[in-house]
Amino acid sequence: MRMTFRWFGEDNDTIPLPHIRQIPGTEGIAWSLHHLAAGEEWPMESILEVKEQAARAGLHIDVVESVNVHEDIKLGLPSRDNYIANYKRTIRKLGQAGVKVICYNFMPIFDWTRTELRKELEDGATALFFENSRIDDEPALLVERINKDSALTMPGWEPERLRHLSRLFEAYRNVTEEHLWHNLAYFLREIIPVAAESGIRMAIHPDDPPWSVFGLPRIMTNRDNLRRLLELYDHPSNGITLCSGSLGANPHNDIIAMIHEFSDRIPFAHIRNIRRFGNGDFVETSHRTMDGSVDIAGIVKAFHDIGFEGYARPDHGRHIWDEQCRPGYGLYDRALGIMHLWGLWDGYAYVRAHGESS
Ligand code: CS2
Ligand code: MN
Repeated sequence: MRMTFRWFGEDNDTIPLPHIRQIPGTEGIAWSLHHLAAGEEWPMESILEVKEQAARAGLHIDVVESVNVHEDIKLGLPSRDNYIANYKRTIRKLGQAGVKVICYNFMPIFDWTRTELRKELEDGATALFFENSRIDDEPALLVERINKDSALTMPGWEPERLRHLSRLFEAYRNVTEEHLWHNLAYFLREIIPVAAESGIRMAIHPDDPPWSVFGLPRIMTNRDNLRRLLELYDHPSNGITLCSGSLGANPHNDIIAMIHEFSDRIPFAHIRNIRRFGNGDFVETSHRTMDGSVDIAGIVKAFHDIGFEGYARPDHGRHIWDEQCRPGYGLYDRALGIMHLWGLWDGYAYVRAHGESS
């Protein structure tokens, strides 16, 4: 397991790179060029600038999260070919810069969805919260509330991306899940060969939460669908970002079984916990198994059992110790998360080396 930490850029994050380097066992950043809109080709100078910044702090840039997919590609519009051509040029440049994994998602309009960014937990920490009933609200109201709650632009909720909300909803009106599958297959047929040539593994992120929101189709939701995704293009460069928090919002998702079944197609893992309330609502918690509903200890054991050598990161953290940070992406709780993941990992390694009874 190679540990990374998500970082949003010099002007766009509260956490200095040297601090990330001090989290034990953390070797790289999961990064993106957040100032670029989905569909734009990434300039080589900007890629190399991040590479230099990271290198100065002793960190690598092997994992990009994300190169966002333009809506026209998801919608299957004729204009998609230009955006796909840009995407391929970006993949080639990232390969030249030494990037190994590109995380992306195929969620219509919205990326991850939450209804509150600072829900108070019993211990006074706050965390991201999803309340099913509030999804009946007007989407525009939710977007406004989410953006008002965060001083920093939230990834996936960029105002420029969401400015044309009603037009986008209109465009998706007749798009079914099968259409989305079709458009994903088209996209993969175009980009996977380019990724393979560039030494890059593409890693699709599951939908978060893994069900339809606002009536929009969502397809990266469960084991059968992940299997279908891998079969669409059977190549190591067509892989999955296995996100335990996203998939774990649905109690029927057996994440441990997925790790075993898809073991050679998981170049990147997001490991975090959530607490489910039984009615579709969930709140993010510390990474410990007993603090939430997801079997984090079992998940790390499954990764250990398959000899996982891919990249991992803690996913969202709570806001603790009065940290002023981007919602879900502070330093403290994610650093605690990393230590918890390493603690489990090292424990399993110890038992493997010395046996249970030593
Ligand atoms: C999510 C997503 O995993 C996460 O942190 O909040 O924003 C994720 O980065 C994207 O869906 C990946 O494309
Ligand atoms: Mn994730």
